[in-house]
Amino acid sequence: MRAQELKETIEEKVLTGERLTREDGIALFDCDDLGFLGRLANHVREKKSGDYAYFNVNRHINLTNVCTSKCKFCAFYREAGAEGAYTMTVEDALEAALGSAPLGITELHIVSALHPDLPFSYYVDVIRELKKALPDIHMQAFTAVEIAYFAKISGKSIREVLEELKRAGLGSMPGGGAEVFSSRVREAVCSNKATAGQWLEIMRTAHKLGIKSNATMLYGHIETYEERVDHLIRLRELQDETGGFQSFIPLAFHPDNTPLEQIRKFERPTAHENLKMIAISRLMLDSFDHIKAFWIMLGLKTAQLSLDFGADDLDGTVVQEKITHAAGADTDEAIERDELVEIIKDAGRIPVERDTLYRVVRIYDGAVA
Ligand code: V47
Repeated sequence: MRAQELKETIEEKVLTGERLTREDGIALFDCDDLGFLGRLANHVREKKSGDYAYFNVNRHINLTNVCTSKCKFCAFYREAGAEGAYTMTVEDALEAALGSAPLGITELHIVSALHPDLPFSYYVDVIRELKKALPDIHMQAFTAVEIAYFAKISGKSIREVLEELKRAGLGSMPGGGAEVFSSRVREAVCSNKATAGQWLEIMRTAHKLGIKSNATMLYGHIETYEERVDHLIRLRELQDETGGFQSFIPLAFHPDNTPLEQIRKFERPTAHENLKMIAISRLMLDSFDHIKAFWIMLGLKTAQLSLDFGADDLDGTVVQEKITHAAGADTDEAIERDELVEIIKDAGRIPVERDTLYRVVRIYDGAVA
């Protein structure tokens, strides 16, 4: 089919709500008509979220950077004992969380690493103590990759690990660690951690236990367009089955200080590529309610623009971000609630502060925020 005909066919499908195929997804990545992609994605976004654009007031905590996984896209990890290696005690985590509580955070986003020595009980203690001290704050913690590792070091099943964390106060799981599901890519860049099949199976188990999660894809390194589409389709299929994913966050690869930078000089994805990725995510993931533009990785200006390209969420105030900043991010590590509100209003949307489960905390539809 000629390019123009293909575009018309895809447009027709989107306007009538028909699901896009793998071939459609690949054709969209091959299409450089960003205006076309944005218009279609915005149509879908508008049907799902209307004039609302969401954000939350949260704080990220990375418990340790000591990691045995040694992913080639990661600039954050350190060997045990190396310069810059750190591990927070339960008290350190508590202090960080309590320090942010006066900002009105509703969520702690807690991610760790595959630490060679910490026992599973440490992670349970962190969640239990944080929840005890801050019972009203939602604990969004541990990627599926970490859950797989906890099962390995504790000898427990995935289900037992998740149940124990849930009893301690775990509310939901972040979407990290998915990278790209292709076994070719995983073998090349992250062979020492959970496989794609394990990542998906852990999310399936979590969703069955009533633990919602997010999903991500790390793009802009060695993956092909076909591999990106396959990743999105595998997520879409699991979402059809469980309905447990709350949002999808495409993560733009930052190459600085990573082993991949040494192998080949990667540039960060351009604004064009980032907006295209957001738009195609919105179009392919018809069973997902929300597409998040993580401003930390995109930069505030592209994140704001992405609200016209299919995104309906800008993530949150974050406060401290280490993973992307280790890899050369030039954004701030934190943003004030008022600035997120202004950015969303300036884009012509109604800012909605949400909690982790997308319950409305406040709608900023008046003249004064
Ligand atoms: O799992 C690692 C990625 C993830 C780099 O669930 C990198 O709401 C870019 O998952 N360049 C952690 N990305 C961040 C994450 C996340 C962020 C915001 C919101 C949510 C959510 C989840 O960052 C890792 C990995 O996929 N990552 N290194 C890098 N150099």
